[in-house]
Amino acid sequence: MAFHPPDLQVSPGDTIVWINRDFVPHTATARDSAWTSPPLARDERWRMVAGAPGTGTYICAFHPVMEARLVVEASSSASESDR
Ligand SMILES: [Cu+2]
Repeated sequence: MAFHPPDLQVSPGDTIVWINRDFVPHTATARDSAWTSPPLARDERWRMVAGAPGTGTYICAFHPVMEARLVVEASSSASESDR
């Protein structure tokens, strides 16, 4: 009944894979509803490619107490400070 890790940092274009290791179905659903997985049964997995940089939280649609943070970091090679 929790996302691991609770705070995930990726780069744009990275593929994120969620795997349900629990006994009950869960989803990974953006708090702002921008994206969602289908319900994942035990040992099912769902993948998503990280989009534009930004920080958001996501929850399980069935158990909103489950919450985690997803940070898509801006690429260091395209840093705004270089311009
Ligand atoms: Cu759940």
